[in-house]
Amino acid sequence: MVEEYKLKIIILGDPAVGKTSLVRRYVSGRFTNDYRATIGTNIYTKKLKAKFGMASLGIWDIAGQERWISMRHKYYLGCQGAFIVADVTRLSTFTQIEEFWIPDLKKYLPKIPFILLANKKDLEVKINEKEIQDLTKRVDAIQTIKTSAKSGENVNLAFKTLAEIILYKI
Ligand code: G3D
Ligand code: MG
Repeated sequence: MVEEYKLKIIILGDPAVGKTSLVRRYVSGRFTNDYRATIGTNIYTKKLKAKFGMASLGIWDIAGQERWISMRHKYYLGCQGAFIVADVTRLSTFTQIEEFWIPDLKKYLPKIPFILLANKKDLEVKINEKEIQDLTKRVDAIQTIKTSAKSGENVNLAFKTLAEIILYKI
């Protein structure tokens, strides 16, 4: 029998960077309005075939005023990988990755592998390649992938890449 791995990942970043849109695009409409929505989290699942076998990906998307939810840390528990998302039209969302999201995540999950997503690449990009690469190195992200939840560009690639990194470590 082929083994199926259950993976838990979390998607973080400032409000309106496109977290929910990215996840919805990836799971293509298979949205379960979990009861936890009432306390600010939706959990989506999707099966994927990765190089190392089948996996069931549980994606935790925290809604609302992400930073101020004291419960947030509970959702970090057991996460094996993370996306931290910024919006290429708003530089402050990149600054916040370094100043807030990564320190916050690492407090609870010091060794978690994470990928940065520079989302909304279909719009006018206000950050250049060198700044992106410098940030990626400084924060020790696995890589940064430019995505568009709108066009779908690189969305599958991003999820597959993170899943494979986790599976490789198992
Ligand atoms: P969040 O979950 O991080 O808070 P959302 O972000 O997924 O709710 O997206 C916030 C807004 O950005 C939404 O617009 C959404 O349509 C838009 N958006 C998300 N991803 C992209 C993208 O890749 N390209 C473009 N052009 N827009 C995107 P509204 O207007 O509904 O608030
Ligand atoms: Mg959202």
